[in-house]
Amino acid sequence: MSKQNKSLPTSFLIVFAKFVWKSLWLAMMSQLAPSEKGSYQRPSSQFRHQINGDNNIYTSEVDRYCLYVGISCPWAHRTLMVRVLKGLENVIDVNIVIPSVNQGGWEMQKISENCHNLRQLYQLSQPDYKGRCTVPVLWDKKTKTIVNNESAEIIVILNNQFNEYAKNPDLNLYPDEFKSEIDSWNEKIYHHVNNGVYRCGFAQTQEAYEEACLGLFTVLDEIEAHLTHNRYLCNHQLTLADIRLFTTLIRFDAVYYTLFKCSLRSIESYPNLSRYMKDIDTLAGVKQTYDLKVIKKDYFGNLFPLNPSGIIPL
Ligand SMILES: N[C@@H](CCC(=O)N[C@@H](CS)C(=O)NCC(=O)O)C(=O)O
Repeated sequence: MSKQNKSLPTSFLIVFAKFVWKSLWLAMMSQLAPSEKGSYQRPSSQFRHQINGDNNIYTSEVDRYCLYVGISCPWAHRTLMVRVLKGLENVIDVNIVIPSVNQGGWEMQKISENCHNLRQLYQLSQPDYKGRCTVPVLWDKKTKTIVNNESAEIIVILNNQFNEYAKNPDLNLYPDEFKSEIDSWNEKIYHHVNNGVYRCGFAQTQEAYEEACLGLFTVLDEIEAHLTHNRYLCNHQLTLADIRLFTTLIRFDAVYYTLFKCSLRSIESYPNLSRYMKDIDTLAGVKQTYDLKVIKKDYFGNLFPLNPSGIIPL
């Protein structure tokens, strides 16, 4: 019999292979994406210090702090955007980490603080640290500790605490008059869009996926309607809420639409969201904060349980 004419395996083999694969998949997913009833739960960030806060340990200085970022990561991308928009390139430097294909986690692109990977850096800051080692990290080179590893807080720190050294100190991305509006957009966008795409992609049941996917597109539709009469989320004022939305939108059609099954609509099919995304993308410096080729390579190449072949779509 020629190769092409071989029959399919017996039904027993199919059932057996499905069972083994599904069990392995669930085991891998529980490592990658902790869940409750099949619905992805993002672990909370552990390092939450402030700069110029009450304890007076971390004060704003030039060249004292740096950011550890992965180029594919949307949470890290937020911090790179605020750094560039505020003009802090000569104040806070950046160390790039890259995904470790076989070990999981992040490796240093260049050895830093004598560390080869991000876990070593976390443990330099706190030797008994056992939690997730995520990017972004705002690192203090002076005390060799992590100031903060929560992107939502790091971007507020970068917006507020380095104005005496910033090239654009007058750009306030979190102004008092829009605070409550920004906070309410942030809450909705975090749950349904930023983390919503992960809740689609990391769902372990059909129900959890559908709940996340419908919630995601309900909020995208709402933003699309809002942008009919508004340049940004808060009218003409670019804010942290826009930065937080942008880093998900820019990855959407290239990655989340296919890999995370966020497939009801593409961003390209929303005229206002597309216009809005391009508007932010053309702000000075923004295009240098991300690289779609690296983003696709990292997501499709490293999230093994979602894409076992490792094939990167064209
Ligand atoms: N809450 C964190 C989430 C950051 C996050 O999940 N980063 C991912 C990369 S996109 C990561 O480093 N994951 C590694 C891991 O979970 O072990 C933030 O917003 O700063």
